Amino acid sequence: MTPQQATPNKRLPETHMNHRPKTLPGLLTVLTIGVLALSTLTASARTFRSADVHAKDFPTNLAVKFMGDELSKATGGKDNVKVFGDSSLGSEKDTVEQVKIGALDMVRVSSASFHGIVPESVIPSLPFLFRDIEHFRKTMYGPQGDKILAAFDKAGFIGLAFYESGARSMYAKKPIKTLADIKGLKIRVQPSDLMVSLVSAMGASPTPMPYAEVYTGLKTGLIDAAENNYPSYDESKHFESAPVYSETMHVMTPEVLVFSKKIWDTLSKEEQAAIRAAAKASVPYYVKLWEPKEKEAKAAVIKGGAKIVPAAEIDRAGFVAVEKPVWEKFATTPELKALVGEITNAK
Ligand code: GTR
Repeated sequence: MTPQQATPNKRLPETHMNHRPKTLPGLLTVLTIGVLALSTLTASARTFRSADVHAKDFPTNLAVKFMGDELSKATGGKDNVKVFGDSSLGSEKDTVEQVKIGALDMVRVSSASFHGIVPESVIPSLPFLFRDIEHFRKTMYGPQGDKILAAFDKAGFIGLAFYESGARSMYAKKPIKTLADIKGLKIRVQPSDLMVSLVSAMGASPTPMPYAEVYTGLKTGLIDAAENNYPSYDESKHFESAPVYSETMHVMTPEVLVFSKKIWDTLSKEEQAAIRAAAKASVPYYVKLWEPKEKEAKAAVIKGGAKIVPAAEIDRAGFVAVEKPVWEKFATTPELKALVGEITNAK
């Protein structure tokens, strides 16, 4: 189904069919009104398609489904959202490209997928940027997050919402506590120059690869390690081949929900406002799902045989020290530097 395809509306013709006009002009009027109303509806009633790499019951997908329900309520059932999970429409890179050309309405991806497209999107992925989740929420659900979302516009996307993703940590066959432990390891990263630089700065060898390929990559030994949050580590079953999860917590890249600007520009102002409001409403809903999910996932991986190296045992200062040049490499313009300052200074 293409985004332009309409959902037939059954209520409309009925209203007019029940009415029996006696004169020809009367009949013509009724027919004209009917045709006009129907064409308006067929041009605007839509089910927006949204892609995701996670399974249907993952918090990102549940949040986008919630957003669709809110949108449906706000538009009297006219607009809705259908989620396509499990990378069924392709990798994050593929689906972002589809959204760009208007072949897909929406996508929920890691904001790492926008690092090469929206310069502002690299800022929340600077290594060791956020002090903790409260710092993240204050800024990314606040004015700095809004600024970054607004920057998607000039790249042909509508940034609707950020969702937290906790912290990403390294996992391998062995503990990674220090720079010496990580040196020379082949580590899968999300396809992003910043992630490549982040891992290189640690003295390891980065291998960009889509999420859906990491399981096999670890299993076959193509890569030695990967990095992610607990819910993804659990969902993907990466712990089967990389059973030691070391809480390096090196980055807190947010998830982002974006809409195709090509399609957005065909929508009415009211529809656009309803979509924005529904996306905003999905954020607190998501956070409520995410918090227990992190804890459940941690318990699940331990049950599945994973060993955890707690944050207290990591040489955080050692890792932080080597990442300074990465900040300089990516926060290049005065505007980006100012944004970094705003985030780091937020209390
Ligand atoms: C997850 C994120 C996904 C995907 C994945 C990855 O944390 O939710 O969107 O980016 O990481 O590492 O590819």
